[in-house]
Amino acid sequence: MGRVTTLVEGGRIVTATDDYVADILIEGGRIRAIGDLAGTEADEIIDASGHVVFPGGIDPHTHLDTPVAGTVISDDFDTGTRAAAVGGTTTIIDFAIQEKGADPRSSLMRWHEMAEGKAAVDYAFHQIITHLPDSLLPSLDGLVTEGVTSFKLFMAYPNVWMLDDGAIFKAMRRTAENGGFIMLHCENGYAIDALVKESLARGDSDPIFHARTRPSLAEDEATRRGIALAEMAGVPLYIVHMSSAGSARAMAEARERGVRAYAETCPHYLLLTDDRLAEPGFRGAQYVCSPPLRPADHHEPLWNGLAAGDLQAVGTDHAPFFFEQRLVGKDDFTKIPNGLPGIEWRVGLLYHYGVAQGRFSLNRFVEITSTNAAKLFGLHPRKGEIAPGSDADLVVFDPAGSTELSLATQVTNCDYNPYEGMVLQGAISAVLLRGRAIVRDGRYVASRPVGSFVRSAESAALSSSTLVS
Ligand code: DUC
Ligand code: ZN
Ligand code: ZN
Repeated sequence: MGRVTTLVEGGRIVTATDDYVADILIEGGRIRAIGDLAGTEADEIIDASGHVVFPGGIDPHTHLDTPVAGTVISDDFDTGTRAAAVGGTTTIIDFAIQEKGADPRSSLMRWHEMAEGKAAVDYAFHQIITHLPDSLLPSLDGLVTEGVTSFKLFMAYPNVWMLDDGAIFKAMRRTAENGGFIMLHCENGYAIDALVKESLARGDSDPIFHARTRPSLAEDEATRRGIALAEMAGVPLYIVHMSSAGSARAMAEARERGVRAYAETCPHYLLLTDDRLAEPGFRGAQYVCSPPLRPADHHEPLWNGLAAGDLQAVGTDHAPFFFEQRLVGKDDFTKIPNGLPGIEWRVGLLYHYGVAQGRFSLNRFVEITSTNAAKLFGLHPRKGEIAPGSDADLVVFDPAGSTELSLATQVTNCDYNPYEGMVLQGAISAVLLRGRAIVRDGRYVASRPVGSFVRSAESAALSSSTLVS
C-alpha cells in the first residue's frame, strides 16, 4: 500500500506571513503540495471551504503528570494532550524537572516514559534545572545532543528551585557554547520570602495573600536583572509566564536596545484578575499560580506587548489540580499547589480576544500561538508552518461558529473551568496531526494516541539572521 494521502480543499490558509485560498495535499504525514489541486485523487478529502486553515497550535509551557507540593498535576499525558488536541494545539512542550542533586538527564528519561504511547499530540521537552554546581554544567551539553535545548531556571523559591545569579550567569554562558537556550522564571525570591513570612506571622494566610506577597515589582526587578545577565553573557533569553505591565515595559526597552530577549505570557494573565483569589469558601485557592493573577490594569499592556512584538508567545503554564488537592493549604496559602488549567482554551481565547476583538491580525495570532514557539524552540519549519515539507499539523477553523467554555464539556481533567460561561467567536472543526484527523466537529476521534517526541534543534534566537518578533 502507498503512503496515505489527504486533500484539504478550498480553505483560507493563514500562516505567520501569508493569507490565501488554496488546497493542501498531504502525503505520509507531511505537506506535499499547496495550490489549485482540484481533481487530485486522495484517500481522504476534507472540505475546508468557508474555513480558515492555520498551523496547529504549539503550547510552549505545560506541566503534565508532574509531582508538585506532595500531590500530582491532575492531567497526565493522556487527558492533557486530548484537551490540547480539541483546543487546536498539536504540539506541547512540557517541563521535565531535575531532582535535586541528580543529573538532569535522569529526570528527562522519566518524562519520556510518562509520555510515550500516551500522548494524543506531539511533544517536546524543556528541562528545569534546580541545582547546577559547576560539575553539572557539561550535562547541559548532553541534553542539547538529546534534542532538549531549552533550560528553565528559577529566580524565585530560595532553597527549593532557585539558582543564584552566579549559577544563572554560568548556565547562560554555557548555552552560548552548546546551542542551548535559557528560560527564566522572573520573580525576586528573597523579597517574596520575606513578605510571605511577615504575612503568615500576622495570620494573613488566605489565598489572596499569595498575590499580596508577590507584588508586580518583584517580577519587574527580576525581569530587568535577568535581561541584564543575558546581555552580560551575550546570549538570548526567554522569559516565561510574564504577568506584569512593568515587565512588558522592560521587554520593550530591551528589544529597542537590540537585546535578544523573548517573552511569553499566559491566557490567565491576559484575562483574569487577582479578585479571583478572594472567592469565598476557599475557592480562591483555585486561582493560585506564580506569578499571581494581577489587577486588570496589567492586561492591556500585555496585549499591547503581544501586538507590538515586545512579547512573542502565549503558553498556558497548564497545571490543573482538583479543589480537594488544594485543601492542604487551607490554613497556609504557601502550601496550596500552584497552577491553572489552560491547555484546552489557549487558541480559542487568543482568537476571540485577540483577532475577533481587533487587537491583532490573524497572521499575528498564528505567530504567537504557533510559529514563534516553533522558531524559538528549534521546531521550525517542521512545526508552526504550512509549507511543502512541513508536518501536516493543521487546524480547520470555522470563524462563523462559536464555542462555549464550560466544565460540563471540557476534556481537561479538573473540577472547574476558569473561563466558565465565556462564549468565544469561532469553532474548531477539525485538527490534523501529521495528516491524521484527530479531531472532527470539535471532538477527539483518534482510536489510539499517535503523538510522538519531537527533538528540538537550536533556537532561531541564536542565529541573528532569523528574526522572531
Ligand atoms: N512556575 C511555573 O512555570 N509553573 C508552576 C509554578 C512556577 O513557579
Ligand atoms: Zn515558573
Ligand atoms: Zn510552569
